[in-house]
Amino acid sequence: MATTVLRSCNLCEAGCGLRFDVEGDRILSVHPDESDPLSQGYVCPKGMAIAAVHDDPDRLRRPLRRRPDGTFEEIGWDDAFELVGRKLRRIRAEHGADAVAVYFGNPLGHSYSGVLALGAFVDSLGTRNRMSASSQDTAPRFAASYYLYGNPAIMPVPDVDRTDWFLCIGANPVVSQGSAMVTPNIRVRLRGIRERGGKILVVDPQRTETAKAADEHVFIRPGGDAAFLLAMVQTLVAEGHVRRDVVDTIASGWDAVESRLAPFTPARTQAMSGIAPDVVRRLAREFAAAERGVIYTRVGTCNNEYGTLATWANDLLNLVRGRLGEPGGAMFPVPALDGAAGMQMTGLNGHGRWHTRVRGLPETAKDVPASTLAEEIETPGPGQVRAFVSVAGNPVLSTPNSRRLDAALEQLDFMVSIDLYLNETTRHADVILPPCWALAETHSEPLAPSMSLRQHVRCDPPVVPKGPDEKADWEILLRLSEEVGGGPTGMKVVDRVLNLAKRAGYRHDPKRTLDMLLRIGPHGDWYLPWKRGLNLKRVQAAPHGVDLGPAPRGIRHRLFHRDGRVHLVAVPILDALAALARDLERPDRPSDLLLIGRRHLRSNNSWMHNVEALATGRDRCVLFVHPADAERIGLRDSRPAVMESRVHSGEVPVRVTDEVMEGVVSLPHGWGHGPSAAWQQVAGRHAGVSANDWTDDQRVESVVGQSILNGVPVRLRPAATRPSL
Ligand SMILES: Nc1nc2c(c(=O)[nH]1)N[C@H]1C(S)=C(S)[C@@H](COP(=O)(O)OP(=O)(O)OC[C@H]3O[C@@H](n4cnc5c(=O)[nH]c(N)nc54)[C@H](O)[C@@H]3O)O[C@H]1N2
Ligand SMILES: Nc1nc2c(c(=O)[nH]1)N[C@H]1C(S)=C(S)[C@@H](COP(=O)(O)OP(=O)(O)OC[C@H]3O[C@@H](n4cnc5c(=O)[nH]c(N)nc54)[C@H](O)[C@@H]3O)O[C@H]1N2
Ligand code: SF4
Ligand SMILES: [Mo]
Repeated sequence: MATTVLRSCNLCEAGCGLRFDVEGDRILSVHPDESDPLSQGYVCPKGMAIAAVHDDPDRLRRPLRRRPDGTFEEIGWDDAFELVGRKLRRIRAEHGADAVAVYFGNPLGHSYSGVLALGAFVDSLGTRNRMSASSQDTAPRFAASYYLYGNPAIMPVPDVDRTDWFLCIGANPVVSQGSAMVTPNIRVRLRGIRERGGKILVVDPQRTETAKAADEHVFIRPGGDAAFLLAMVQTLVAEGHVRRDVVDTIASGWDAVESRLAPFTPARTQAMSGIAPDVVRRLAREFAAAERGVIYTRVGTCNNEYGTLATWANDLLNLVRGRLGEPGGAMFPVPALDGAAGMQMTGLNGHGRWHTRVRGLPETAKDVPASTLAEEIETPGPGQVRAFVSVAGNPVLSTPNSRRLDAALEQLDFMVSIDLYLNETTRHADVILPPCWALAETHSEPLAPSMSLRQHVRCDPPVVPKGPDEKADWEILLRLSEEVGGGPTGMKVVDRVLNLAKRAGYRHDPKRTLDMLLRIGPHGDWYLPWKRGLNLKRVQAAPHGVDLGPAPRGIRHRLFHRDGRVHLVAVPILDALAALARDLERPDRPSDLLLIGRRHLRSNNSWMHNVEALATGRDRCVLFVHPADAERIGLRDSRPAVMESRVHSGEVPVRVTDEVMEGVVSLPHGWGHGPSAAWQQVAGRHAGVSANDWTDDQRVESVVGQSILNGVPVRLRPAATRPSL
């Protein structure tokens, strides 16, 4: 008999409401949930295609072992666990815990049980070589928040629903549906700004879908954000627009910052940002005049040389105009699952406490930059990485200079992947452990609610039953934890007790941990039956989750510094300011074009390209080149060009378009599926090339060692003549 299941989509932060019609383990249809209070019936093409992943015959169902000839054979779960456990234990015993590196990718961040189990596994393993998609995404945001607010998980969320002047920099929410801001159906919200008489501005090297929906679009040179944003602050100072009453009440260190702003005049920053001084001044004045203005930066701003400084400067701008914690400004929600408190408890609240062996790059929230993985595998000596565990990640397509990593993975003594597919990364694994697809598990977003203007919490039932031979990510990770001598928490004493309890019949269930975290969280019932607060039962009883109201005003409630203030002064930030001031004088290299990326509504980083409905249509993996550059170099539309960077030279199809700024070329990441064509039929037919073949692992962001994925110097020339593509 068919049943209906309501559930939020687990593919990205927006968490749109979906309605599934299901019969047994068959998903009959997927619809937008019109009654979802947050997404209100919005669903993107990926959400609509989510059932195709469930049905995909290429999705792995059973563990695989690699044969010496590179082909794979199925093995049983017990044999697989025994083999992985034995190898990891042996390598750790012989070479130390750091000899085992772990990388986890984006999808794990949407699984509460996966995140908890991964933390336990890495802690049980004891390695400092923990890497993730974070160093391609949020590490600069984490570091800026750590220094400003005392905790990486404190994210100011732009109040797009109440603002009347929204400056969006280095983000394309009309496609991404918001990053570090939960904004499903952002188009409607943006329309709301204009209907209120407000203004939307976009600063981006591309005329994006968001730029097209805005009132004004300003081109910026890739990597110019920190210079541009500091010039905005400098203008506010010079023209007397700093709200000293606010700054002195909630922050410390303003005088030290102000005294260092002098070099960042609109005129001196122009070469780096490409934005004319009068435009910077006008934007600063408009922001100062706006009653409810807010400035927002995201991935495009993070993934370049001054990503942390730019993110910090973004918050500084909102601060000096009194916009932090004010309606229409940047809000600080209090989530039911308090990620910031969790970071504090599990030792993630920090930066620079240790550094990588080869290049000395710092950890951020216990993560070291993923761009160090290849060199840590290749470089001999104590601590050399000899085993690698990848979990829900595809670093061979998502991290810089990925051909080097692709080769390095073959040098490992042992590799295991926990993944749904055989792909560019997992093809190197000795063992692949495929989890059941997320739809067969209970779902609750662990991180997104920390970035939602509307505070809410939701826990959805599985859509389809889990097969008898299927295991969830958390079950696999828990078993690996046990194999390396740990347990469900990663805390030695607790795990010892839980492992003893297991003998007496105790079975760990992450739902119990979820219940505990909800109960002791900021909205919890604290196990007091007369309190009306949250527990798992109450959350599960509400099909659309529990609404906890809008994010409160103010900021003090989310400050983790002991003195309850925003700290503007931190050594790494002041160092970055000094370095940028010197860099303003750096001579330009006009012969280089700058490579950046872009996302598409029908793609999800490097995966879901095996879904026919998402992969077909006009070729998307093409290089956008400005007509003036194409003319100068002699490139023609739909013809291939040879693109060359420090690390790679290869062909790429060209589309001539004025949607990119002159001097800038753009290629989406996540393609390059040639190597996995044998295992992913659809993706293999739309293979494309990988943008990260050209990005450089050795040039990193200055504070956290973030990968520089935007603004990569490249040269182009026409490829040898061939028939049109
Ligand atoms: N050049 C360039 N590179 C970029 C970016 C860019 O803008 N430009 N963006 C970066 C960003 S923001 C990110 S987040 C990263 C993403 O990079 P990654 O996180 O490394 O990789 P994804 O492409 O998200 O691939 C996810 C993997 O998880 C698998 N998977 C999917 N669902 C599950 C699941 O439930 N369980 C398990 N175990 N596996 C699952 C998929 O098969 C796939 O192999 O890419 C980064 N790379
Ligand atoms: N459809 C779809 N949605 C997604 C994803 C996806 O792959 N597909 N991925 C999800 C993930 S993992 C993430 S992290 C979010 C990211 O979501 P967003 O943060 O919105 O990021 P992008 O959509 O990559 O937009 C980044 C913008 O930065 C611009 N840019 C590049 N370099 C610079 C620069 O130096 N300065 C400035 N100012 N701009 C620059 C690019 O042109 C691009 O328009 O999206 C999520 N949503
Ligand atoms: S925007 Fe698309 S992928 Fe993201 S949650 Fe909504 S439906 Fe899912
Ligand atoms: Mo991301």
